[in-house]
Amino acid sequence: MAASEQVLTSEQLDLVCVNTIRTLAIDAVQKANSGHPGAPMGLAPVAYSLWQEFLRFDPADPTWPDRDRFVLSNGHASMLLYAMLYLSGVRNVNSSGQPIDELAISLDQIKNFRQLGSRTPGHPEYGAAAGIETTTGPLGQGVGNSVGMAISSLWLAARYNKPEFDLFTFNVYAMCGDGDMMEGVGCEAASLAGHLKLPNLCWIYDNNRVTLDGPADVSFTEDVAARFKAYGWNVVHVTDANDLNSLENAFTNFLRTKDRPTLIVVNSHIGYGAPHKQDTNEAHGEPLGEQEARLAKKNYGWPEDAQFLVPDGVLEHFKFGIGKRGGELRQKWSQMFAEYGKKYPELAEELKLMQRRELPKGWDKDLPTFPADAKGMATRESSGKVLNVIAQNVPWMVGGSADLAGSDRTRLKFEGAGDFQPGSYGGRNLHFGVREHGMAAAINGMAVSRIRPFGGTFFNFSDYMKPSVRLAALMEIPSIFIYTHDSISLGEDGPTHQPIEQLAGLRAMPNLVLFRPADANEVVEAWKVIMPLKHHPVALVLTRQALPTFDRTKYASAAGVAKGAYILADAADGKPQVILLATGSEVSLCVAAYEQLTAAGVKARVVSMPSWSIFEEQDEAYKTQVLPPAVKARVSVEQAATLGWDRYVGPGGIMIGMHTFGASAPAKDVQKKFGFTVEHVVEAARQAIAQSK
Ligand SMILES: Cc1ncc(C[n+]2csc(CCOP(=O)(O)OP(=O)(O)O)c2C)c(N)n1
Ligand SMILES: [Mg+2]
Repeated sequence: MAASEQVLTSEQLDLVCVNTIRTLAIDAVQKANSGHPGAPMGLAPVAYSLWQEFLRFDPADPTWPDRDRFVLSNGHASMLLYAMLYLSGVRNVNSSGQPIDELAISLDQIKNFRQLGSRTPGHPEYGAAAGIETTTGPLGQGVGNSVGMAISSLWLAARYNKPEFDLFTFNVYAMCGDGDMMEGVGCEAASLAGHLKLPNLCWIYDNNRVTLDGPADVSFTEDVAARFKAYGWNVVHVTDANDLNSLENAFTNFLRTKDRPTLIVVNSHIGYGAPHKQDTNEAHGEPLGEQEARLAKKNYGWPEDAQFLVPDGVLEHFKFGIGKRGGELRQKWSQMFAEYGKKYPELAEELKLMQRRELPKGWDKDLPTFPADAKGMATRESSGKVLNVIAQNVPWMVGGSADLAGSDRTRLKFEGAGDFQPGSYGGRNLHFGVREHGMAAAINGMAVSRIRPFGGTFFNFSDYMKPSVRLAALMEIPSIFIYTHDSISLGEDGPTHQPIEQLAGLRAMPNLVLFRPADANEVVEAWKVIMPLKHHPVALVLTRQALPTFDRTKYASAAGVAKGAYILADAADGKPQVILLATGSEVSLCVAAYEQLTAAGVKARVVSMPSWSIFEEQDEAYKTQVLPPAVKARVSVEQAATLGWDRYVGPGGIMIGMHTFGASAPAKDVQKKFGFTVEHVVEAARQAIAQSK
């Protein structure tokens, strides 16, 4: 079949394009013998209308900073995105984001759907191919990210747009399904977007009334439109997903709505055209089967035997639609940016640095050094001071807290920092409200938009945002998560608020850099490591309670933090009988024990281990210097589950940690109850020495 051989009306050509998307999805899933054909079959006309008529996206330059973002939040429909990337002729980019002469997704990649090493994994993965704006699959995350992207567009516009230079105008479109609508993170994100009145955000809800298990109404009967109206959204209905005019009207309605986000509710048919499977969950997550695939193709007026057919004329049609429009817009933008660079060279330079995830010169100037102080300060306190210095040096650091800015010390207090609120989108302080998961998903959306975002909450509530932290790690993006009130030592709030297993859980997460600094100067050093990271998210774990600031003329320099673990205090001859290992607040406990042991003639070493994963990256020589294999007497001290410490204390070692939940009481009483006293550490050290003989 060749579209060019017949003279097709434009409606017919539209339909051929739509059916090309559908059949590519059907064939790829069939060939892989795995995947989700139903949603792409239903949504094909919606994606077609959006990409071909509206999306401001240049396939030749898919990282153009002002491109509209398209997020496929129902990531299981991945073949829809891969088909759009292929048909639009999106170029791939190199590691610095420059377009190269290669398709991001070729037809061969589509034929290799879900295979090892392909750019077409089961769910879209950020970085696998250009045009995949974020990783989706865990439902609700993509729509959550889209809020952060829309925030970024508005923030960038507020800072960088100048008269005659509308550098940032991009809109964010997120396609989503019943699952995204049900997930809590999606609800948090929608509520936040409604509050912020984000006019550049458009969610397209695939209202197909089917989910994985069956008809959606076995579990989902609410009035979604009414809910979104209550959130403050503009809600538009498209009663037939196949009606391109109606879709066009809906997108136009979104573009005209300048005072709030828009939800387009699209009634569609999952598995559209498959005679036995349409409108059933059988079309959701398995291949149609050869016979059903043939029948669907027949219904589309498609050659039944054709596989991966892209009729002549289809690629050209996209080239003259999204390709031409996007190319012209991007070229105009590039010219505008060149002019902008002449008029506002400093701002233009900032934008270039952001794109490369680099830091401005002097990003670390004026960092404090904290004087020795036995009373000291909480690490949340010192971190708040450091954050306020760095954020002044890095103008595109933007963040906030889930209603705990005062407790987390994450508020940016310097002059001009301002609040990000409806109508004042240049503010640097975001108010995420009590929406930890929504916050983390939004932060990831900001990170992929090249802003350097941070967000804080209590460490215990890292659990409320873990799926987004995990995606940041998987996506290799530098989101910064600030967690305070990091242990049972938060005291009176009790076991509901006292983290136990969170450290072990986050330490097990690949690619996440976790720091639990021991005093104010370790906090400074941790931030020095954190800021240059380009491909790792961070969990910065901080105390509520004051910790002594070590006398660094007596003990080792905090610069050792950069190696993840370092010898803070040592036996005079460098040959300890026992090694005390700890992180964060327990390091000072170990130092006190060390002083007692030393006074009693026991040769001890204290190793501060703020970041296990960074320590693991050091060479063997350094690791064995810090933890000599010959010294078997070791004691770890941490107010958390001991899981993992066995790696460092070895079989002869002793782990002082938490084996139960905590208790509600003043910190001193809780610490005593659970054995976090100098006496206990000293006793354990002596026992470890005795055991190791
Ligand atoms: C957080 C999360 N929970 C569960 C799943 C597994 N899952 C994938 S799709 C799906 C059903 C989603 O229904 P819907 O969004 O309506 O998609 P449709 O069936 O319409 O394609 C489920 C439960 C998931 N991907 N993410
Ligand atoms: Mg559905």
